[in-house]
Amino acid sequence: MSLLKIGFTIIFESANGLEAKSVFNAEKIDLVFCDLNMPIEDGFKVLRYLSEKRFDGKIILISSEDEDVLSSSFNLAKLYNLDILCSLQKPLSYEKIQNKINCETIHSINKETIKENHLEELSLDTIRKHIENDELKPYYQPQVDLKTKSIKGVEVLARIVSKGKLITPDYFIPKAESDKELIITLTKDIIEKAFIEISNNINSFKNITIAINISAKSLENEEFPYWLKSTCEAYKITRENIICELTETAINKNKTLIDSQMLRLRMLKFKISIDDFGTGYSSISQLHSIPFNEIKIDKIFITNCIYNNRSSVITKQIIYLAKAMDITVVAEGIENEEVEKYLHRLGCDIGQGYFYGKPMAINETIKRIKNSNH
Ligand code: G
Ligand code: G
Ligand code: MN
Repeated sequence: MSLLKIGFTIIFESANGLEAKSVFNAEKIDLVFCDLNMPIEDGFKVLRYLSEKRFDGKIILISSEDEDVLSSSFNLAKLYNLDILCSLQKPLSYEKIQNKINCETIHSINKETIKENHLEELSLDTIRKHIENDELKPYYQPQVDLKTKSIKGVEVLARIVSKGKLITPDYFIPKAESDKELIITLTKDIIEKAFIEISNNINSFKNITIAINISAKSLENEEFPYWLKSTCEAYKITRENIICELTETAINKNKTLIDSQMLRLRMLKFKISIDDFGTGYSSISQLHSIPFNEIKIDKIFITNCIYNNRSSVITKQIIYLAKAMDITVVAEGIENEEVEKYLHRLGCDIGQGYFYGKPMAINETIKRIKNSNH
């Protein structure tokens, strides 16, 4: 009833996970309300199933568990690589649902159904073909100064744009990393393309920092820092404006080599940043051994830093740690104003997330910078 009132038209109901699966097989579903406590095949089984199926609709978790358990489940569910909007405690009411699903969400659900479904991870050969066909494109996500609300930088994020389809890095970066040559080719290709687009619009990028993602595999290539330096020179990009984000998977067994490569980058006047901080390998010991200029708090803590006590404590402590070390701190995954305000109050310097904009192509990026900073 509540859903009809909000504006949904076709609704399917399933008593348990098993029934739900048959609906998923028969219908194109845009939004799922997933109860975690179901009698046959519980919510986590359904989430795993949707993840394997690469379901690209949105999901709202519901459960009668208390807030703490519910938000832990929310964090866990995010690991399935699904688009989880929020978690709601039972009993549900029209107000509760409406609070979480506004017109904008419904609009975006309708729009996003056009998107390609059920993509498989690309093979090494397919990735090579896309690169040869010039289909690897840089997208840019704005980074906002939380004090002034103006755009202070962008993060370059790789996309494959092929036959009207947009393929995100999850489908090709992990695979490309399994081949040393390919990940280097890919990394250099995306950086050089971004530099070309930026140097063609150099006036719009005055004082705008450019963050690039660098994985260990590319850093294992010793000449990489020097390649980056000469590429900056070729396109007249100021090195001080480049932030090299070391991604989580980057810090691996070859720690000495990676550490010295990060130091090389710093000595060449690039800024270095530790990405996805707080997860996986991106740990405090890295901060001890490498003089990072910036920390990026992983979005898993940011998304629910207001309502989940543990996320909130971790977020606060990372900000304090960064302040004490005089390191810039960036919060990734800001999706609404409430979270923005909260982080600003905690002293976080920079925000990034869908609230400011999803990764976008160069023309849109330039428009956004112009609107934001003038
Ligand atoms: O863009 P998206 O929003 O989906 O990025 C997913 C992941 O892919 C991020 O964790 C990011 O670090 C990684 N990624 C995106 N672009 C690049 C890139 O150009 N090089 C590398 N190595 N990783 C990237
Ligand atoms: O390199 P890294 O993992 O930090 O890349 C950022 C990733 O986070 C990209 O996949 C990007 O699309 C994604 N992202 C950026 N902002 C948001 C956001 O507000 N919410 C969510 N869920 N993902 C985001
Ligand atoms: Mn990143």
